[in-house]
Amino acid sequence: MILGTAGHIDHGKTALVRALTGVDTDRLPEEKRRGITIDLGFAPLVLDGVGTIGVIDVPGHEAFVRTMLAGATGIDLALLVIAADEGVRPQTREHLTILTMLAVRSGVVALTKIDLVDKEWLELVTADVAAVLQGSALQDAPIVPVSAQTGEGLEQLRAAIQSSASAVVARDAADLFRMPVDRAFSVHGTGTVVTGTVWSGTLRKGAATVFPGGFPVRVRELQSHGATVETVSASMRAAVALSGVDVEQAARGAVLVTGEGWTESAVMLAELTLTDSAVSVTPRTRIRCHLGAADVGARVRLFDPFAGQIQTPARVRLDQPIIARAGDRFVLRAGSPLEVIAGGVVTDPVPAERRPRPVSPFSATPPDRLLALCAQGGSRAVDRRTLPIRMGISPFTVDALASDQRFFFTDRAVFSRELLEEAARALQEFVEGALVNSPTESGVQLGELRGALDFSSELVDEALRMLAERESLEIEGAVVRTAGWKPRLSTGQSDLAERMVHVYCSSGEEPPTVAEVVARHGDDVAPVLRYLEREARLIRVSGEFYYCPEVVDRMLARLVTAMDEDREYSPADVKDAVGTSRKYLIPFLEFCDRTRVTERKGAGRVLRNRQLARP
Ligand SMILES: Nc1nc2c(ncn2[C@@H]2O[C@H](COP(=O)(O)OP(=O)(O)OP(=O)(O)O)[C@@H](O)[C@H]2O)c(=O)[nH]1
Ligand SMILES: [Mg+2]
Repeated sequence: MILGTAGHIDHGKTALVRALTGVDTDRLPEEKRRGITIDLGFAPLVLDGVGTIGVIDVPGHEAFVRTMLAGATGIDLALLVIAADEGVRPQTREHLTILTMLAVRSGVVALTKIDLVDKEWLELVTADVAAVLQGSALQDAPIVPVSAQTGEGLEQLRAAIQSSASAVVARDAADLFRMPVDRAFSVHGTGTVVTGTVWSGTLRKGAATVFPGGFPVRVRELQSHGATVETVSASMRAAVALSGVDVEQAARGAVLVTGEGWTESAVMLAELTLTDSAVSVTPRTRIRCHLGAADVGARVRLFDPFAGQIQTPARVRLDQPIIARAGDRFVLRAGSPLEVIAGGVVTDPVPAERRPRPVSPFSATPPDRLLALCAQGGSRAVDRRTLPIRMGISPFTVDALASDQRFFFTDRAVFSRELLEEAARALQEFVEGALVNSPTESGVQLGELRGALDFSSELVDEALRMLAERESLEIEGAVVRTAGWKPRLSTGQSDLAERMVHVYCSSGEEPPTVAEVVARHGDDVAPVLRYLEREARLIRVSGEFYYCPEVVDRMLARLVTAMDEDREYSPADVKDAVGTSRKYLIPFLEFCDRTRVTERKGAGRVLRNRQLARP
C-alpha cells in the first residue's frame, strides 16, 4: 500500500515523514541547501496490523506541481499536511483538487506545527480546514493535530493512518502488470534500474516491455524497500533491474508492463470533471496531460462544450504517445502559470474511429461497454487481446464476458450477437439472391461470398456455421446453397438440355466445341451444360469439349486395353487405339491424367488405374 503526502510548501510534510518513519527523504544536496523538497522522496512506514507501506513525499513548491502529480498518481492513501500557523494556502487547495481528480478516496489530514499556535487559533484553523475539505476526496478524513517538533499527536496520527489503511481495498494482483516509472538510473555492474509504484498485477523475473517504444526488456532483479524479492505486486514500491533498455528510454514517464494488448495511445476518450479554471478552454488551447508519471502536451475537445456542465465526455489528443488504460485517472493543466483545469477518467485509450465519439460512460456495466465498443467497430470484429486495456478490466473479467449470450468470442476476436445475426442475414440474402439469378447452379462459391460482403472472416465463418446448424444454408466443400436447394431448369432450358444431350450423343467421338454450340443455340447453353455435367448426363473432358458418357466409356475401354503396365506411351502410340484425331486426342489424354486413369511420366504416360473407368 502507498501513502502520498500533499500540501503547501514548508508546511512540514518532510518533517512529518521523518517523524513517522525515521527517514529523511530530502536526500539531494540542493534540497538540503534550500530546505525544500524538489524531487519525490521515498520511505517505508511500518504499521501494526497492516505491515510495511510505502510513503511518497512530494514537494509543495508551486513550480513542482508536475512532480507532485507524478508522486500522487497511484497512491492508495493521502496525508494532507497543513501547518497550523499558516492554515490553508494555495497549494493546499491545488493538491486537494489533484487528489480529488485522481479519485484518491482515503486519507488523513495532519494539522501540524501545533507547537507554534495556541488552542483558540487551532480551533479556528480546524474549522477552516473542515470547510475546505467539503466536497473533496478527503471530506471524511480525520483531522489530526500534531507537531513534528515536540512529537505531540504523532501516536494519534499513526493510529489514524493505520485505520484508514485497513479500510483500503487491495488492488488486483492477478491483473495485468503495470508500473509507471518515477525514477531511472544506472547502477554500476547492474545496468538500468527503474523505480515506481506498481499499479496493477504482479512482476517476476523474465520478459517485460517498456513503453513508449515497446522495448522488450528482461527483468533481472526485483527489490522492494531495499530488500531483494521474488515478486512485486499492486500497491508496492519497487526497484527493478532491467536489461535491454537505456536509462533515457526508461526515464520518468515511461511505463513497465507485461502481457499482450498494451498499445500506445495518441488519442483517448475520457470523461472530464472541469474546474472553474476550465471556462476558456478551446480545442486549440495548449494543455498538459498528467497520467501516471507521464507529463505530455495535449489538446482537448469537449463533446458538450455548451452544456455548462462540470462533467463532460471529451477527446484528448496527445502530442506524444503514452500508455493509458480505461479507468485511469489523469489531470489536465493549462494557462500560465499552469492551473488544474480538469481531472478525467479514460473511457477508451485506443478508440477505433478516426474521429471518435464518446461511446458509453465508464460507470456503465462491462457488458454495456463492450456492446458500445463492438458498435464502434462497425462490421469489423474487436481484437480480444486489447479488451483488458480498452475496458480497464482484468483478463479474467474479459473471459467471464465470453459466456454472455450477447457476444461471440473467438481466440482473437469478439463481436456482438447482433452483428453475427446481421452477417447471417446478409449471407443468407446473398446466397438466395445469387441462386435466384442462376437457378441452374449448385450454389455460391465460398470465395465469392467472402469477397462480396464486408465482414471479418471470423464473422463470416461463424455466421455460416450458425446458418448450417439452423439448416438455413448447406455447405458442401467450397459451395454454399440454401437448404434443400436443387438446381433446376426452366421449361425452355429443359428443352434445350434435351437438345444438348442429343447433339452430343449423336456427334459421338468428335463433338463440337462449346463456342460452336453457343454460336448455334445461344448464351443460355453454358449454364445448361454445367447443369448436365453435374447431373452426370454429359462429361466435360476439357474446357472446350463435352461428351456423352457412353462415348467416354468406349474410348477409355479401348485405351486401357491397348496399354500394358509399366510402359511409357507417347500420344502417337495410343492414337490408333483411341481412334480420334489429334485435336480430340490430347484433351482426352489430359482428361485421363486428371481422372487418374493414366499418369504423365518421362516423355509419355503410363497406365495408372485400369479399374477407374471415369469419375
Ligand atoms: N515548529 C515546528 N516546525 C516544524 C514542524 N514541522 C516542520 N517544521 C519546520 O518547517 C520547515 C519546513 O518543513 P518541511 O518538512 O521541510 O516542509 P515541507 O512541507 O516538506 O516543505 P516542501 O517539501 O518544500 O514543500 C522546516 O524548517 C521544519 O523544521 C513542526 O511540527 N513544528
Ligand atoms: Mg518536503
